[in-house]
Amino acid sequence: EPTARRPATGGTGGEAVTDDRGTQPIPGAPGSAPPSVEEPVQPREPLPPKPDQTGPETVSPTGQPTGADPARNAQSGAYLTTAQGARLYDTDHSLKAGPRGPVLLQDHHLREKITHFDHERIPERVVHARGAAAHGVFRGYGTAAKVSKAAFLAKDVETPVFVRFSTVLGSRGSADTVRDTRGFATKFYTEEGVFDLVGNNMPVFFIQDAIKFPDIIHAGKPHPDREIPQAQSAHDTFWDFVTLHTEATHHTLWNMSDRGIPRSYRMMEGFGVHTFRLVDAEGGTTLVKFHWKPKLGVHSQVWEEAQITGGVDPDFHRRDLADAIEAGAFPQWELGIQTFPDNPEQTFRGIDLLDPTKIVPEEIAPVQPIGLMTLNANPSNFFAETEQVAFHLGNMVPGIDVTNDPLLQGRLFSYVDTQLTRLGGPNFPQLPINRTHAPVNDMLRDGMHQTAVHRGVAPYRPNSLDGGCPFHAGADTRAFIEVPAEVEGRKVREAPESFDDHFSQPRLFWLSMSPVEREHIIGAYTFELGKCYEQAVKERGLKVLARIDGELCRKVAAGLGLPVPEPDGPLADPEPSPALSQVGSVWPVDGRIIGIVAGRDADLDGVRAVRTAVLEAGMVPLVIAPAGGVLDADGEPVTVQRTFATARSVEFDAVLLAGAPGSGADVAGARGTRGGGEPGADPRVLVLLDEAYRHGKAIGSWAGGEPVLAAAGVPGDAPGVVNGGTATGVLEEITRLLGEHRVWDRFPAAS
Ligand code: HDE
Repeated sequence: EPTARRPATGGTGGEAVTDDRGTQPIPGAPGSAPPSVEEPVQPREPLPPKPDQTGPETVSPTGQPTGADPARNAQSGAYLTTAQGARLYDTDHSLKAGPRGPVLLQDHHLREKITHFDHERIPERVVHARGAAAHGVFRGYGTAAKVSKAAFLAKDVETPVFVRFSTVLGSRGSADTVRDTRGFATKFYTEEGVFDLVGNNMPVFFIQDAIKFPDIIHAGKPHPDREIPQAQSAHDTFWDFVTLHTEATHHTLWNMSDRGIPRSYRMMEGFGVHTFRLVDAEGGTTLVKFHWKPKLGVHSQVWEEAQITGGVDPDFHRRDLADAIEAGAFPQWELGIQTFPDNPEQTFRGIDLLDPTKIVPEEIAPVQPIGLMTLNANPSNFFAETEQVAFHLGNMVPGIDVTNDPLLQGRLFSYVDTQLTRLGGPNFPQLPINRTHAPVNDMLRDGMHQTAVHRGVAPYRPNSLDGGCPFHAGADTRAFIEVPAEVEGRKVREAPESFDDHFSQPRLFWLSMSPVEREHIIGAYTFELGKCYEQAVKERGLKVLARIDGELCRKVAAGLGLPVPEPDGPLADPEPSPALSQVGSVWPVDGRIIGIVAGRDADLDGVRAVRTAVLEAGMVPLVIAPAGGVLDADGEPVTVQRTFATARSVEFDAVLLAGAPGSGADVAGARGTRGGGEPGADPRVLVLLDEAYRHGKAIGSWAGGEPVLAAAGVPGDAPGVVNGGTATGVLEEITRLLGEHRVWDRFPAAS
């Protein structure tokens, strides 16, 4: 049952002491197995994958073996061997002429070990290099049946999926929390072949024609001379391009909004961006835009928080996804479609559906849910799965087809082309993670890294020698048949006139934002343009902003210390789309992280009670104390998951103070106390509270924690600060606040 869920920590009510994520019993702690600190001496089989990990399915939903048996080439047997299976007796010493002598060329094991290591890396993706992924399942609601004959969309059909989230600009080792677009690519292993929905967390793109993709990416990537800055757009070349090339304005505005710094991959929308064409059982067609709607809502970090996270936990999003799945808090998204008549103009209410810089507001074309995706298993091996997965827009199934969007058309070429280099030849569809679960009989043969042992003598058509096999399918046998759309026209390098409108939808987006979201956007432009060195680029940036909104332009100009330019064209007057705002709704709190600051003198009964209540609410309690280990070793122990040295505010959605935490003065690394008077507090606790306050996070205290809040500059009566009463009473109020994600009334606090 994919929707079944245990508390995000998997905690068992406190009897076993848990590890630093609150998920696994700590070896040696009460209630768990004794630790093993010695290297085992007896041979044993490799450990099986953990329960939360899975490899690609080996059997398709229809019972067909997929050929993707992950175990076939994985390690087996208890003894170390060469790649050819010969057992080895020593892997720590090269073969030498005497213990002090030179190493012999004859040492095959040495050469094999080093050679394979030398070739372990493959080229990273040219874009979207940094990512994290998970396995899951998609269940169709059947509601799409009237517009698409795709089998996986039928009611209650369950299809395995693999989803990779990514940033765009950074290298493989870059930080997760940079300001950037996020990739949201889904591979559906359907019984009719693989369908890839290769989307982003923003519904528009920088360019309207794929031929410009190298331009925008060259501009966004680090400067070619010094290769800086990494994984960000706050530099001259990016702003040079997007201010000259104003069709990028809409996507740039999304990037400067809170959407550019998501709180979690689990809390992002996904968009197919282009308009696609669905085909029903009678051959009727409908234009659609795909949307993924997260069950947890759409939430973001604030900018300063994102920056700090980049330093203290560059793997923040990767860790968050894996931890949530490991704990059984499976993230879910509904797949939805906006539908439009497939008219000859390919427009809807005046919006050009072939222009990927335009959205269609949900208020005029509601998103209709057609299925539910649940991510319920972590990959077993990052390289084999997350790194080797290859998505391609052209992987489609009967019932889904393309349109003439020129961005989409170019992408149809690019993905396989780049994968030929990245994955070293044409046989990457055979890699377990890419392998379709449908039967394959493709007449493609040989090539680098061929792993199939094909049978028969006639990989050509027509043939008689293999009995005429493989045969053509037809419409009645579920062939993929392109929509026979009419095409005519002169060969020209031109775009339709409607593509010239670059500003009406950025203004629509701006007008749809709440005041706090606008403040964040102003802060983002001021930061990014402020990081540019070229005066001309900053000035041109302001001219673009003048076409979006006067207030936006004025405030950013003030931050840059530059004059406010006049708009060089009229401002549009679009109807706002409230659905674009992230503020104002209440969402489930599943998987939210609650930091509980406690010292030796804290109210530990309160901490125990809060911990249990947090678990029951499906959230994750992390106890923060001056030193690791347990508090109250003599009584019912309270495990410490973070210390003052390892805790930073960015990890927590809310912070609780169980009385005065003390300084930890006798602990290595202690910083003394600050704040004056009684009780002084460790400066790291004060920083924690100060950041949580300025980042709009709910803060609670009881049992005398209030003076510590005051020492941190947190006013006891500020919005979202809960003081006094019982521990669980405080938590109740905190939980309510968390439903709104942040204490919005506290902004602008830190922009
Ligand atoms: Fe991509 N894109 N893209 N892109 N894209 C790639 O393919 C490309 C675009 C997206 O997790 C590459 O295998 C062109 C829009 C995602 O593995 C490459 C154009 C959208 C991923 C490529 C675009 C995307 C990629 C690099 C302009 C959202 C990561 C590695 C026409 C709808 C997939 C690879 C993963 C990756 C080309 C624009 C989404 C180079 C030419 C628009 C999520 O082929």
